[in-house]
Amino acid sequence: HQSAAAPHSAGAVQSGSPSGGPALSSVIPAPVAVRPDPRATFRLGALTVIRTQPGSDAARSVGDLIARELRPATGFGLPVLPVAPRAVPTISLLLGARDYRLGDEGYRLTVSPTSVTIRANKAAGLFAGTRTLLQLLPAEIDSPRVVRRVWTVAGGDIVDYPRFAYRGAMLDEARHFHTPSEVKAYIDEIGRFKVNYLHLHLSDDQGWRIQIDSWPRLTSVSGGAGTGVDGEGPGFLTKAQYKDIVAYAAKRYVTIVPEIDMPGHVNAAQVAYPSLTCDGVAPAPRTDTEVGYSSLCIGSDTTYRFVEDVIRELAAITPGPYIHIGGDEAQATSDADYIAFQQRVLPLVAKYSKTAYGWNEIAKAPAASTAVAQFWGTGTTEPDLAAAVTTGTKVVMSPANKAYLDMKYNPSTPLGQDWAALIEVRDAYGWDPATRVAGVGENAVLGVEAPLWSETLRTLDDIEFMAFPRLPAIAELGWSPRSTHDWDSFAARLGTYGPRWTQQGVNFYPSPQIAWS
Ligand code: TNX
Repeated sequence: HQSAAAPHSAGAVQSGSPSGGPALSSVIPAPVAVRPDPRATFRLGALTVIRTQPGSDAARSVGDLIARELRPATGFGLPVLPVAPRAVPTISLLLGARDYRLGDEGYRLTVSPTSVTIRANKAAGLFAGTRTLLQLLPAEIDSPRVVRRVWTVAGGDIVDYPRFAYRGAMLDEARHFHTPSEVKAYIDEIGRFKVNYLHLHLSDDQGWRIQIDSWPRLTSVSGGAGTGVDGEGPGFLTKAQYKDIVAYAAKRYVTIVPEIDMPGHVNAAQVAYPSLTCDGVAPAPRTDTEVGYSSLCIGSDTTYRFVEDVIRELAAITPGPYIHIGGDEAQATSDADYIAFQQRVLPLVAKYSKTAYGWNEIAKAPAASTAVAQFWGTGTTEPDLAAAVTTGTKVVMSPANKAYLDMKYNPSTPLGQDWAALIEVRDAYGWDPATRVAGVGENAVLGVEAPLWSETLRTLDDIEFMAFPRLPAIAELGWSPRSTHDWDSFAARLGTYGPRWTQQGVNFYPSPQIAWS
C-alpha cells in the first residue's frame, strides 16, 4: 500500500467545530488521509434521515445498525430510507465508490453542512465508515439516555482503508467461561476500532466450551460445574449459541475464528474420553494454571477420528475461512510426534474447506505452508517461522510482550500475569508488525491479533479493564499506515476516547501515560 497520509501532527486533536465536537483527525485507528474543512460542519438534527444504497440489504442493515446506535442519545427518529426527501440533512451510506484503493473494507467519508456521505465498494467499508462517524460525534453520543446538546460532525473528508487484512482479538473461553452476552458486548467494543476477527479459544486443559454432537461428554463432563480455573463454571456454548454469536458478529463485520487446542492443552478432552490417552486411563480434572503437561496419543486411530469429527462439526457451523487448531506449548509431545500429528491434521482442515490456523509452533511441520501461523513469542527471531514463510505460510503477529492483553500494565495491576512482560499502553503501541520478527516482512504478515487469556479474568469488567486501552493500540497497528505511527498523536486521540468508554459503561485502565479528558 502507498499511504497518502500527512503524518498526524503531535497532539493535534483540538476541537473540530465551533460547538465543541471532535476534530476530523481524532479517530482511532488513524485514517489514511484526513482533509478538514472548517466551513463544512454538519449538524445532526431531529429531521436527519439515513439513506442507504437502494437495493442493497447489506447497506440497509448497516444503516439500521448506526440508526439504532444514534437514537438513544439524540432522541431523534433517524428513519432509514432508500431515498432522502429534498433539503433534509442526510447521512448517506452508498456503494459503488469506484476507488480501487478502498478495497473491501475501505471507505470515503465526506462531511458538508447538509450531509455526511460514506461511500465504499462493499458494505464492510460502509460499516467501517460508521465506526469513524461515531467517533466524530461528541462523546455523549454513547449515552444510553437522551442528552440535550448540539450534535455536530467536523467538516471535510477522510479516505481510509486497512494496512492489514486481519485485525483480531482473542478471548479465552476455556479458563473462565464468558457468556454469549459478554462475548457480544466484547464484539461491539472491539468493532469500534475496526477489529474484524474474534478468535475464541474454546478448549484447554481445564474445560471444553463448544458442543460437539459426536463426542457429547466433552461438554456434559468438561463443560460442567467446576471446570473453570479455581473450580469455577460451568459453561459451554451450544451450537445454537455459537451460531447466534457468529451471526451477531457478522452484522458487525467481525468473523469468528474457533480454536480447538491440540495436541497439547487437551486434559479436559481426556477427562471426558480416556480413550484419547495412550494408556486409556482418565487423568484427573485440572483447574490450576499449569501448561505443557497433556498430549493426545499421536499413534492412535481414535485420536484422528476425534480430531476429524471436531473439525468437521466446527467447520459446519463456522462460515469464516479459518479453523484454529492450537498447537502451542506441546511440551508433552515429542518433536517427531508433533510433526507427524500436524502433517495429518493440517490437511484435515483443508478437507473441510477451511484454512488451517495455529500458534507459531505449527511452522515446524511442512504442511504449514498453506496455513496461517500466529506468532506469540517475545523475541525478534523465530527460525522455524521464518523458514515456513519462504514456503508460503502467512503470519498473524501477537508478540506476547506487546500484544497480550492478559499481561499486567504494571506490578500493581490487580489482574493478569507477567511472564512475558509488563505492558503499558506505550509498549503495546510501540512496535511494527512488519519488522518485529526477522524474515517475517510486510508481505508475509496477514495482520495482528491481541489475545486475552482468562486465567485471572472472570467478569466482563475484568475483560474490559485488560483490553482497554491496549486493544485500540493493537487495532491501530493493524489498520493504519505505517506513516501515521506517532505516539503523541495516538496518546492524544486515546485521551479523548476515555469519556466514550465512560458513557458506554465500559471499564478501562486509566493509564497515567495518557492525558484523559
Ligand atoms: C501461554 S500463549 C499460553 C496460554 C496461557 C498464556 C497466559 C500461548 C499460545 N499459550 O496457554 O493462557 O500463556 O498468558
